[in-house]
Amino acid sequence: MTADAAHPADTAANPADNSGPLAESPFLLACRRRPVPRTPVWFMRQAGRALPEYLRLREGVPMLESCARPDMIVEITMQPVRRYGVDAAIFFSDIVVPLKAIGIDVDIKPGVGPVIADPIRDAAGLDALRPLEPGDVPYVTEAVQGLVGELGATPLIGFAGAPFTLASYLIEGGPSKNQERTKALMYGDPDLWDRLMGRLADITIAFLKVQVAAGASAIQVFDSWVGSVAPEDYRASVLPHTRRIFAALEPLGVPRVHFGVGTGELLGLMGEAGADVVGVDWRVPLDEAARRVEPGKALQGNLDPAVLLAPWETVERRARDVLARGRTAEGHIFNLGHGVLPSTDPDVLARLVDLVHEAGSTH
Ligand code: 1CP
Repeated sequence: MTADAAHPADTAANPADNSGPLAESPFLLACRRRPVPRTPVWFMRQAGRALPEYLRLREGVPMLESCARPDMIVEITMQPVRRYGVDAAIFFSDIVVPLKAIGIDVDIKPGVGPVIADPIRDAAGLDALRPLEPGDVPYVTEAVQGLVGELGATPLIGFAGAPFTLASYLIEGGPSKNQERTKALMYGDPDLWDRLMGRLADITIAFLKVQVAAGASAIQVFDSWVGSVAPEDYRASVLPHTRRIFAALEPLGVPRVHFGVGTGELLGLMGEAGADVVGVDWRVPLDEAARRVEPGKALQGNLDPAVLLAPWETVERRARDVLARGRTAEGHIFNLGHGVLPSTDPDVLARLVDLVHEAGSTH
């Protein structure tokens, strides 16, 4: 069987088989800290509101409905790949999709984000969190399979929310600046906290396994809001759960990326949790981030998304600085320090992809 004919997940899942075009993609090579022909680049939230074609397609379709329709998932995931020529696609979904799939009453309100009808704040609330079965998300399997066929040698990144960030939405009831109630539960009722985090970790593991089984060739675990936690609390109350997620994914053989915002003080611990690639926001330069993670990790990041709103000369200078600092890491995937802002000009993103590609290899 040629590598082309192999199931992409098989090719990616077997690090020894590095001959297929997918396994040889700059993104997967960089995740594995292997030499790359050019620095790979993709953008968190590359699909979405910065793209007019996305806004047109989503007109009149609620966010969570679009995440349950394979035709829309495939089209929206492909839009930034076609337009920008990025080195990886990220599955179009949301971190609350698996929660909705197990029956949690959650809606994504435009301009707000996920809103939970019945926040979970006590032991009785835990009952709402039953395990996720692959049959709960058939549209995810179907969409990933369709995407893998369309993407060819471009890897598809599957993703899920990490337990802390999922817990923050479930406990607060929606987006929150400081995660006060979440941290109060974590500090005040460690037993309930661990049971909640344990159930969420199981859901995350199941959701990621569905995506990899269907052909995703890497996964990213978003712990977007864990930056509000101090390192010692992270070690005691978060790390055991994220470590279990990465350990459960290890046998699948796909690179595992871990990202959070404001996590400068946690980068070493997030690597210890078992990620192959640590995502870095814009607050810590990549050369400093490389010192903060243990050897054996690649880095992903970390241009401030707001830089893209400045004149091109600024974007170029800043992007070249990110590339130069990324050279000090064992592997570097160029990205933003967080998601694309909705007001970003797509032409600037396209130009940035060209710049990163033309700048050549950093390793
Ligand atoms: O109607 C819309 O267009 C709603 C905007 C939107 C989009 C496009 C939301 C609501 N989610 C998404 C898609 C999404 N969500 C992706 C798409 C893939 C891509 O990157 O192109 C991804 C990876 C996510 C993951 C996600 N959802 C995260 C983690 C990543 C991050 O940005 O930190 C988080 C925290 C969410 C929750 C969420 N969903 C939507 C919003 C606006 C938010 C954040 C709300 C808040 O501030 O708490």
